[in-house]
Amino acid sequence: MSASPPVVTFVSRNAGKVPEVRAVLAESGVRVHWRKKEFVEPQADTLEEVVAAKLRSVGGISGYVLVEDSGLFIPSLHGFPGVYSAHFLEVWGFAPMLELLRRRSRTAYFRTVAGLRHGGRQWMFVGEVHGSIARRAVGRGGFGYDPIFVPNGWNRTFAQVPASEKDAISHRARAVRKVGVFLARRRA
Ligand code: ITT
Repeated sequence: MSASPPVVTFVSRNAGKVPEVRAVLAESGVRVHWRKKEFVEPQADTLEEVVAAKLRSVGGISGYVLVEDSGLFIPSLHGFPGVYSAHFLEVWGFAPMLELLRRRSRTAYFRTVAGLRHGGRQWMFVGEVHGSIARRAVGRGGFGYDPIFVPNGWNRTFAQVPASEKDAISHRARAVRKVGVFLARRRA
C-alpha cells in the first residue's frame, strides 16, 4: 500500500480549469496546488499525444502531478477544432464556427484526457460530454467554448449554469473524478 497523497500539483496555464479540478478532486479528499505554466504544445493528432508531451515536461516536479488536455470535437467538421481548440478560439473566436454550422449538424462533444504522473509512473484518464453547439453564444460563466455548448438533455449552455452543474457532468469532471477515485484507492 502506498502513502497518502493529499496534494496533487496541477500544471496548466488555464486559470479556468483550476476551480473545476479543485472541486472535483475535493470529492475524493485530494487537495490541489496550481502551478501556472505555459506548455510548448507539440503538433499532435490526438489529446493523448499532447498529454504524453505535457507529462514528459513536468518530470522535475515531485509528488503527484496532474496535467490535462481538452478539446471540442464537431463530427460534421471532421472533428475540428479538436486538438486545435485553444488556438482556433484565440485566433478566430466563435463566429466562423457558428457560420460553418448554419447548414451542418450541430452535434459536438468535449473530450478531456487527464494525465497523472508520480515519479517514473504515469496514468491517463478520459472523460467526455456530448451535446450540441448553440446558435449564438449565451452566458457569462465558465470559459472557452462554454457559451456555445449545450449538453444533451439541457436547454442551457455550460456558461449559463452554476459551476457545480457543469462539474456534475463535464468532460473535465468525468476525467478528473477518475483521477480522484484512483488516488483514493491507492491510499486505502
Ligand atoms: P493548458 O495549459 O492546460 O494546456 P489550455 O487553455 O491550453 O491550458 P487545452 O489545450 O486543454 O488548454 O484546451 C483547449 C481549449 O479548449 C481551451 O483553451 C478552451 O478554449 C477549450 N476548452 C477546454 N476545456 C473547456 C471547457 O471545459 N469549456 C469550454 N472550453 C474548453
